[in-house]
Amino acid sequence: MLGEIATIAADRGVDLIVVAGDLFDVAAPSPEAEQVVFRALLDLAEAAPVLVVAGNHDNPRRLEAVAPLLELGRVTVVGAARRPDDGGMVRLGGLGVQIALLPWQSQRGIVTAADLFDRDAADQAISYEMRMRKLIGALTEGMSPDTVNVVVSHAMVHGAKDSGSERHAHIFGYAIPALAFPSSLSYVALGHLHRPQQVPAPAPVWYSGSPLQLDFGEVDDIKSVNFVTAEPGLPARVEPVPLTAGRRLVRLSGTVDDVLAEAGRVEDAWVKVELDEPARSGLADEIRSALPDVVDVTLVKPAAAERPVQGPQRLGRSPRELFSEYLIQRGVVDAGLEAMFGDLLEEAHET
Ligand SMILES: [Mn+2]
Repeated sequence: MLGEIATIAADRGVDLIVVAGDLFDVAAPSPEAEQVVFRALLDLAEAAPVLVVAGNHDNPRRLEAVAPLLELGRVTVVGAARRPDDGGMVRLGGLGVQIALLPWQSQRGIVTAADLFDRDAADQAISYEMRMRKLIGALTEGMSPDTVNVVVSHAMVHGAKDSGSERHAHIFGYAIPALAFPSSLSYVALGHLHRPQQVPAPAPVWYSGSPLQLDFGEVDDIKSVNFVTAEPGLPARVEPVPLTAGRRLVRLSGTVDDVLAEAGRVEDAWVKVELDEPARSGLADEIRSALPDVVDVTLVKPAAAERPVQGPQRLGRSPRELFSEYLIQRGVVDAGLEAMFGDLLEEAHET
């Protein structure tokens, strides 16, 4: 998928590439992950200069540490907010482009511990918004009307739709209105939400979305990169270019027979299986042996399990009777499991 993006950039002869953050999934990525990401950034830079802002999953100090090295390969990385004259605004004179770079701003950096105790959540959200507006204002106020003016940021904007799979603590608590971006901007490139989308706003404000389906909430998303054409004084034209190289996610549901009948259409996708079938031991193994790329097998909860259990009289009844009644209540039909229980019970009695 990363190679596909580099090819798109090269084929279309782009002048500039922006990456709006969350390069990594965790603050301390593995060397293998770093190798993949840094290689991809350098491959992109073969086509055009690359500008990157850190997302909430990234470790800003870690990115700042490698920034001077990446800069040698014409990849500019901004991990933490900077003043316009200190790297917060990049001017590409030859292209007539000015780009404000605003990485993810943690609420912890804006709302202090004292605020958490002294003020209610609504006040805290407002101070976050005010602070973000101030940062955006400071980064964009020096932009000239004669250039293409772009903001690259990693942030949650009100009115945008999530995929249900992003980390919710970072999604709904703190957000900014799309109006925080001046209407004179040519383009606003946002990272954070996985679903590619334009956010209603006076300026063209877009999330390019994640380049891969990252969770089964995204099985219907068509992932893409935005190919943006801009000239001074006009809103940019945006063309989402679909990405097809990444492995897809597929959800299969029904009985074991239903699922196995569909096995042929999953190709190399990662699969989640939801079985509507009485539980028995070994069910997940059966599915996995037919579909090696199954990452999750779950059972649709049988209706019986929803019914309140009539407190059965336990006195005077054998453990076997109680266990088979328990299985019935849980919607499990498995003679093998009952036999196993019997064997274990005998072993326990012998010891
Ligand atoms: Mn994010």
